[in-house]
Amino acid sequence: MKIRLIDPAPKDNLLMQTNKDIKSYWFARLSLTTIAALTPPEIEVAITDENVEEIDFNEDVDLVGLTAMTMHAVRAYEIADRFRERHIPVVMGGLHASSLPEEAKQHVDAVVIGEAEGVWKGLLEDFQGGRLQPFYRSSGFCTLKSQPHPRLDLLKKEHYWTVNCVQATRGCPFSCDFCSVAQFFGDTYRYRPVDEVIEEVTQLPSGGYFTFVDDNIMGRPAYAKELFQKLAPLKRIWTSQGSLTMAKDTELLKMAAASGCYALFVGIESLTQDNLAAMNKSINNVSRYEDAIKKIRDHGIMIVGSFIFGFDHDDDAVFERTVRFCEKNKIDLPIFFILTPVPGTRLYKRMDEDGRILHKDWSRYNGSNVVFKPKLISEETLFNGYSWAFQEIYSYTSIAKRILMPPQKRVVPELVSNLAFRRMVMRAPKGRIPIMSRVLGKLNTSIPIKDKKNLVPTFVDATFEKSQQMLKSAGRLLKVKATHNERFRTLFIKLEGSLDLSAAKKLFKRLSSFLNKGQRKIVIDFKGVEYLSPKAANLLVMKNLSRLFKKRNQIEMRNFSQIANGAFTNITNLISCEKDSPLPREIEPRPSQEKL
Ligand code: B12
Ligand code: SF4
Repeated sequence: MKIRLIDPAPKDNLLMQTNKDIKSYWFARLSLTTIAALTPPEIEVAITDENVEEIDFNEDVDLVGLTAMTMHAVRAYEIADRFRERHIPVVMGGLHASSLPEEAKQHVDAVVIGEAEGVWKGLLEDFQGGRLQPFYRSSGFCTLKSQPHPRLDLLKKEHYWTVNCVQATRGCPFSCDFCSVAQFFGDTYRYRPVDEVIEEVTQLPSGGYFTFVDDNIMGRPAYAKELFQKLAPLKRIWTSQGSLTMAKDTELLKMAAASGCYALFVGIESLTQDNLAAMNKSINNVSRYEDAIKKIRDHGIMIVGSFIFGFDHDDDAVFERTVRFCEKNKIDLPIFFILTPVPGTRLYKRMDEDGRILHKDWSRYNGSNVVFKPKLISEETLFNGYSWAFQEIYSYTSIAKRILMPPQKRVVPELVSNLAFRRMVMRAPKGRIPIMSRVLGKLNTSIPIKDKKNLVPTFVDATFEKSQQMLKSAGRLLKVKATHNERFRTLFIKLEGSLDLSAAKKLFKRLSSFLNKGQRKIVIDFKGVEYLSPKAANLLVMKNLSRLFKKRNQIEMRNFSQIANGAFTNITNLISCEKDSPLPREIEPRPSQEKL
């Protein structure tokens, strides 16, 4: 009996890897090499990875086994249909078939749902006995102890950067809404006995790199440390994936580096904490990003930093902001994706229920197409901005900023991998940055306060002593947080901190440049303004603001009367507490307009 296992490759992927790309940075997944290893030795088994070789549809085989991520499903079904035309039975497993088994079943004879370890042998027995079942569902999750080593010998190693792949753990201790791993592995995180992993690594051909295809190699620090300690004497160089949480543990990083960790794919995902919270990825703390990235890089570990565009709080500014962040923090190899709600994930369920899924053409669920309705920006802006960001980050200027200025420790390999990525991203259609991006970039910087002594607290707690204390703690900045909703052509601005006359004027200046771009509505929320100068209040209500906005635009000032009244009450209280108040008296008529 002969089985042909096939890893499909869609033909119209935007960032389709060429053979040269595959040779530069690509390795095969362990899916089919694992199935091959689980196959009893008396059965002949072979693998075709369509990414690197053609499928022989005329081959004389008894059974075909297909794997597929979601983006490969359409191609996998085509392949299945062709073999089945010749009455060759087809079995399919992997993430997509496990998420949508009924769909897969329309094209194949049997679907394996979940891990193959517990069901593959039984399936083969059923097949040989002529009683193949339509569905095989693995019950629970297999032990990773004493599993056979993947059959790497069945891959055509000359086509890949490396075929040396090992898996030490399965699953991830975290559970992000957009990630298939958490769902597929049922929020489990399992690991193999360290000695078995070490034995497998020892058996890999010597020299060159190897990859741990784990989703989070340092998910459990104690396990990772034991692994790294035993790995170090082997003097191998390896890459894998990890979460930023690793930066909390200096010993872990040291041990990883000492064991040969060369590069890690790290899901940084977003520079907006609200996005991370909405995706259940609060393990990433934006305010600690810079330190964490520096710490990992200082240990000599290269960061392949992954960012996703299209989250619900992403507006036109996200693309340029992310590119500049990567440059500033010298992300060695940035990777950008468009948010993709793949079936089986919580994100998919949510978006499907909300009617936000645009289509179910799985071949475009590859992270470089827009398949859902973004909240703040249009589909077009998301796609163009993503392409722009990818092309910008692999422009020669950006590569130089990240790698040559100053020269990084591993200049040569970093340049080589950046140029390989450049080749790939430049094949995509030319991207465009949205016109609002720069305006938002400028709007979103804090404004310094010049006139601190005239600030009045906006929250009422006005015994004279308390007000004096409050005054001392007035901040020196007006923080401006602007978000643009392209769909509603509305700019939302949240103000926080202190607001004096000069800051109010500066804010107007910035807003004028926004208005020149022809927008219609601005909503300014003053709720976070803790200190206000009466002159600023006066300006906001009486003067420029109405002139500036009334003509062409609608402006809504949220919570303004609340903070102005608070300030006014405080001033009144202070005057009644002490006649010779040290506070300057420049009280203007009480502002009362909410909307202009
Ligand atoms: C290594 C890896 C890669 C590598 C290699 C990819 C390649 N050659 O195709 C790289 C880094 C290049 C990569 C790229 C991408 N990847 Co990737 N990748 C992985 C990773 C981390 C490990 C895969 C692996 O080796 N697993 C180990 C094997 C043993 O597990 P397994 O595949 O699940 O197989 C088991 C079962 O599923 C089942 N099974 C699987 N196939 C079959 C077939 C049969 C016949 C049977 C019976 C059983 C069976 O049995 C196996 C043993 O239990 C997985 C995460 C993961 N944990 O799987 C993501 C993952 C598969 N990748 C993912 C994605 C999205 C991508 C990209 C699309 C990202 C992007 N937008 O560019 C690209 C696409 C690349 C492409 N092929 O064109 C997603 C897929 C989500 C989905 N539902 O489709 C995953 C799950 C990551 C995630 N966090 O969500 N990837
Ligand atoms: S940390 Fe990474 S691997 Fe783990 S659940 Fe989140 S996205 Fe998936």
